[in-house]
Amino acid sequence: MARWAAHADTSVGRVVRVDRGVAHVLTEDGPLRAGFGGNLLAAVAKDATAAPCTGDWVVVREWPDHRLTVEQVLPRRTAVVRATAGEQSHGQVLCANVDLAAVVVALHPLPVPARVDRLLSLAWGSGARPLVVLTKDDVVSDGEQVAEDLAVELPDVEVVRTSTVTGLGIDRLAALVAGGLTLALLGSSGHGKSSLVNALVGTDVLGTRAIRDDGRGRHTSVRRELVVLPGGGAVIDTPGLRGIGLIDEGGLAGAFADVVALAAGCRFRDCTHRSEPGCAVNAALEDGTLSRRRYESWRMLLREADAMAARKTARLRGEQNRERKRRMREHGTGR
Ligand SMILES: Nc1nc2c(ncn2[C@@H]2O[C@H](COP(=O)(O)OP(=O)(O)OP(=O)(O)O)[C@@H](O)[C@H]2O)c(=O)[nH]1
Ligand SMILES: [Mg+2]
Ligand SMILES: [Zn+2]
Repeated sequence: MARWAAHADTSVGRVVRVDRGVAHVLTEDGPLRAGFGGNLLAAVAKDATAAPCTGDWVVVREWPDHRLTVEQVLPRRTAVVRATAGEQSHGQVLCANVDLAAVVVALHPLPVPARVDRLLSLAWGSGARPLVVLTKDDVVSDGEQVAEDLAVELPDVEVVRTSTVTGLGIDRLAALVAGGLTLALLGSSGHGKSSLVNALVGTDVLGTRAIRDDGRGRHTSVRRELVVLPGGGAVIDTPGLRGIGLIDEGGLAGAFADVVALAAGCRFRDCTHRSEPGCAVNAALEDGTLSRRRYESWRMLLREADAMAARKTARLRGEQNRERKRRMREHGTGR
């Protein structure tokens, strides 16, 4: 009976935003705000990725004094995780349980393909379906051509051209999530992510701002935020991503599945795809199946992923050494 009563005090909801240790959660009974429960805090102290993040499904408990706490984060179906170069060895979870991960890139100034590749690696790594959303179509005249060129280079990824001024492509995005799916918007600052959310909702629910003329404008959005759409589904806005630390090997393999498939055909298993005999990647470069641009982009990101993996190994080794020394000290003093 007591057990049943305890369960009656809990509910499940979805995190729309986390703000200084307070989770804003949408439940069947409406929105609520909850702190982190004791067990959750202990888990977060060990591993920051255990903290609730936007898009998470969580169990919230109401205490006799009406305090609300998040007791549990339900297992994540997908997660957009940014590899970090810093102290955290687990990376940073940007958002969770998304079905579609959109790389948002403005058509003006002209998209930088290497940047798209980088963001797509992040999107692929999430486990969600990646998508490229080109924005600001109204300010260019060759949007269709740019989209076509991208689509040829990225056969596995849908490319959607949009404009929040003319409304182009907004219905397509709405249709993609209409069945109750969640779309995450990822990309650099000023490329129009929050504007897309506003266009999808139909009113200005999020702040947007022009980039400063020197191109170094502060990021407008500072929080990751889930917004439920009137036509069904949800969209997650994220603050502009700076370049660093996006790459992990899994995501890279997804974004460059064609190159990975080629590499499997190289004569040597440890082929570096530079000038080895029997290199299938180089053969594809020569016969034009693989573009030089894409090859360069892949190699650059691969180097970064390798460096990231090496740093992670070093960090883990450092942690193990510290732990061993700590144990030795404890036992060494005999107290
Ligand atoms: N002409 C035109 N301008 C747009 C479009 N979409 C966004 N903008 C403008 O681009 C600027 C940046 O848009 P935001 O939506 O704030 O960009 P963001 O990606 O959310 O930026 P951060 O929050 O800093 O990451 C704003 O001045 C918008 O009005 C579009 O389709 N056409
Ligand atoms: Mg924004
Ligand atoms: Zn090779």
